[in-house]
Amino acid sequence: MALQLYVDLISQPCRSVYLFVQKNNIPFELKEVQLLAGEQHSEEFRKLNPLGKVPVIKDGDFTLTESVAILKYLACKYKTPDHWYPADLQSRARVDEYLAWQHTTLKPPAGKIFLLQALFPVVTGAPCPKEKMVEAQDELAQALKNFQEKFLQEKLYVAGSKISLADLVATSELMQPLGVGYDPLKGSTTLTAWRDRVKAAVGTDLFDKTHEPILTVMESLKSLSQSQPEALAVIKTSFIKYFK
Ligand SMILES: N[C@@H](CCC(=O)N[C@@H](CS)C(=O)NCC(=O)O)C(=O)O
Repeated sequence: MALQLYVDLISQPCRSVYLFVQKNNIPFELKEVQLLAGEQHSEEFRKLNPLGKVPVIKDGDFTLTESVAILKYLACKYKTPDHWYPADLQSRARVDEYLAWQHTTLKPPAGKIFLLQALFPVVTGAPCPKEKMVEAQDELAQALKNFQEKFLQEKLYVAGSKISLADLVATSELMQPLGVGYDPLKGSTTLTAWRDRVKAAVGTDLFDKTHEPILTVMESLKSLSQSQPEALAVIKTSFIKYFK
């Protein structure tokens, strides 16, 4: 049975896994889990991940959650080109170093900017408070400064001259605020050039197609509210936890 991939491409960790399998021609069956429709809470999905989060993979009887664990599993299982997750211990540790760092530093504010702008108004009925947004933007700017100085430095990619899982995870994350019209890399020629390199290394078509759902999410939300106002109640129930 082909590998099953449970994802919604509006989710940044889902996009990194999706890009990885597509780029590496790993055969898979796509199982879409529409987060805005609350499908992550269905009984069927909860059997796969009781935490109600995507991405999830199912490889035969083996079910795995957490994008970073999934990416490493797939890189090792399918023996993808070495640069993604190098066999050399120290090069691999460089990739792991970024993957460990990003969870608590770069990821939270990038996700927060998206949640505040796109979902806060739907969930609470009020516009996002300006000071909350400024706080998230400042936090992300600081994380990006650290990213550049400590991780990217003068290199082409985080682990050196070739793209790795670290770059894939970082760019997927940094595309999230763009969905609400905020480009965190604007003003940095170094980081913009790095993102362009990642995009070219992945393949522009694949990169753009994968990011289309997040880049059009505001239109999707608008048309949802016009055509299916009841869907907004589902969004409220699903996402209120992020604003408590
Ligand atoms: N650390 C997890 C994060 C998973 C996660 O938070 N997924 C979000 C989308 S980005 C989700 O499924 N949210 C659904 C919900 O909270 O209802 C990973 O990297 O896979």
